[in-house]
Amino acid sequence: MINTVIFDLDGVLVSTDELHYLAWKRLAEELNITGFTKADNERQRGVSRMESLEVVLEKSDKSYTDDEKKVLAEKKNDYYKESLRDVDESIILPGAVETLKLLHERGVKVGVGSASKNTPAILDKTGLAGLIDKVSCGLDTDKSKPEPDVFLIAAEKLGSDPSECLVVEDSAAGIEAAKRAGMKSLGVGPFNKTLGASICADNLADNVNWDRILN
Ligand code: B16
Ligand code: MG
Repeated sequence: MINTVIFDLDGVLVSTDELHYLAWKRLAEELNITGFTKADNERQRGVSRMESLEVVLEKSDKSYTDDEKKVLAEKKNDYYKESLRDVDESIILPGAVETLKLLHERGVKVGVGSASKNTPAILDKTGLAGLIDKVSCGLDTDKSKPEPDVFLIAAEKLGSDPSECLVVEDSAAGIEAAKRAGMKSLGVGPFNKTLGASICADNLADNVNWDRILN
């Protein structure tokens, strides 16, 4: 029986995926990398900052040392944080608040499992922090999705067995991480049907049958 739901953050609870895209695009343009597209950005969904940088640098003629890559990743994060400065509850995705409230009413434990090291700041700025029991994010582990660690840490913090957990994700890497963690999954977002999740929905407002999922 599912008694715990662990939500990915970017692309599931909030629309920061677009802000990540714009920050990477700005960096790509500065590096004279042309043709960094939305399709490239889709491959950055759910994967770590350093892995996301590699997707951008694939299109570069120049090669960069590890130290230079760290500087570039920091630069992108500065751009991203700049765009987060004024965010508020308006970036919360449809159905997210209602879903979190419904789960709380039913006594379901609610966690966040995100690759993003900016997770605590985003949860605070959007006011979602008050609706989440425990957070596991890129600050808790260096192993990024599809490794299962971020979800296993969330389950441990919540005191739940993986078999009792459902992960809600918008990325293929995240769904694979849920599988490796031994958890069921609900895929949402533009590619929900192709992610390999046990259940699919366009978004959290899309008539997700929680009665059925929880029983
Ligand atoms: P940061 P999620 C992921 O968040 C994003 O989808 C991914 O694009 C980003 O590279 C990653 O977080 C790291 O984020 O640079 O803020 O630490 O989808 O796992 O909530
Ligand atoms: Mg995501």
